[in-house]
Amino acid sequence: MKLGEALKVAVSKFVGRPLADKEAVEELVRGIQRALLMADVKVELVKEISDRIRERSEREKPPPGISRKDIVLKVVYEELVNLLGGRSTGWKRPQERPHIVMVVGIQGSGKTTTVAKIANYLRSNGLKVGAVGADTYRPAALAQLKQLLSPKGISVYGEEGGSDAVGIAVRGVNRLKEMGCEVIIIDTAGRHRDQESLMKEMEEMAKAVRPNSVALVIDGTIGQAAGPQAEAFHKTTPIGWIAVTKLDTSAKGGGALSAVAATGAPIRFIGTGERIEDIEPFEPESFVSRLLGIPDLKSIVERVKIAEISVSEEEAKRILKGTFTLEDMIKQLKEVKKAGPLEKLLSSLPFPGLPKIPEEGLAKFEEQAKRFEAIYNSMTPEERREPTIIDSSRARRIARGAGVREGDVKRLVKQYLEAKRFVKAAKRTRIPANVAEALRKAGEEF
Ligand SMILES: Nc1nc2c(ncn2[C@@H]2O[C@H](COP(=O)(O)OP(=O)(O)O)[C@@H](O)[C@H]2O)c(=O)[nH]1
Ligand SMILES: [Mg+2]
Repeated sequence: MKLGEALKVAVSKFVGRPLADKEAVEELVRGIQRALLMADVKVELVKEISDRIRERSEREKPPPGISRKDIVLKVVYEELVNLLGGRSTGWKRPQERPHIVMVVGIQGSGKTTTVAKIANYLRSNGLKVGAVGADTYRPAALAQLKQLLSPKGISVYGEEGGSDAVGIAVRGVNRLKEMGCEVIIIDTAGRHRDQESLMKEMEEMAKAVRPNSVALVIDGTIGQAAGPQAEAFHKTTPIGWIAVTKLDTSAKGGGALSAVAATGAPIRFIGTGERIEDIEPFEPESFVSRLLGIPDLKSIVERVKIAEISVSEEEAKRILKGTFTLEDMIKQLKEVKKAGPLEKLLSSLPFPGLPKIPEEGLAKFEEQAKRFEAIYNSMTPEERREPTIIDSSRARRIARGAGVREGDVKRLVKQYLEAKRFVKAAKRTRIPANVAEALRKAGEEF
């Protein structure tokens, strides 16, 4: 991807710098600006995003154990994701079936190809899909659709030589419904006698087939012009979602994506090549990760988030010194519980011996965490400081107070000692620059 190359250069230069100081951030921002402008992103948007990256990079304090560099990368990542429409809405399995999608867009935008790609994509996700060729204007439009879908065994309804596009759409939907299709995708004309009659046909077709959503196909090579085009269509037939095509060929992809994202209509798919397989659900988060060329960017971002929520400076220092107390462990359990999404966070913390997620399920983890908390609450300050003094009679007393079994108390002590040992071991093998990472490793080693 063209946008990616320039961004990658800027980011890798920044990563290679010894210091993430003001100068380095400035150089990074300028590199990103160049990359975005080259990709035809609107100047105002580029300015906005640059200002925000500068401002946030300076303002956001790295939590203990996290480098400034990681913070800057996280800011860049989040701002780019935002530019491309924020969190993805994704393609959800339709509730109502059959689910009818009417696909509109101007001629040459890649409509027919996209109809076929989406049909094939959904089919490979286990849905029974059919397509209707209702473009009566372009010669051979129906043949093109059939040619793409027949080898895949996907049904295409069309009427050779027919001219009643609305009628074809209605009959096609009915026929494919009878055949048990769960999703029906309608390909429409992109050119007419004139613009007005095209829009009129789209309106009538939408009235007649009552699609669950109207999808708009936009040619990604037109850059910023994608925005006004999306808006114009949106005014005529309310657009449910957008597919942006040809992102493999153009240097202007960034402009198209950001302009379309700015209209507020979600981009759900992108086309990345001529083959029927060349389609991807659009997820700004993973898209940006790939653009920036840092494969573990997501994990950096997560790491920063984990560090932000879970470890105070004091705690971090203590943990690094190897004094990992039972209280630390209980505190972290609480943090993990309230921080969610649990699956992600859990693997970052040093609780060897806890039920492995997701095999054993979150419910079990939460139950265990609750039990540990109850046990902790029933301990004397002395026992909390030095859990090794807990013998059988103490364990019985604590268990009674906490409403658990004696074995649970022993398990807590055992797990604490293990966690502590691994935190220490991680420290001996030269603790990595950040605590969260060290803690994660400590957990993994077990
Ligand atoms: N490289 C590339 N070409 C595409 C993509 N999508 C469509 N095309 C090409 O764009 C041209 C027009 O596509 P078509 O589906 O016929 O457009 P329509 O007139 O809107 O139905 C064809 O040559 C397609 O192969 C894409 O994502 N990448
Ligand atoms: Mg077509």
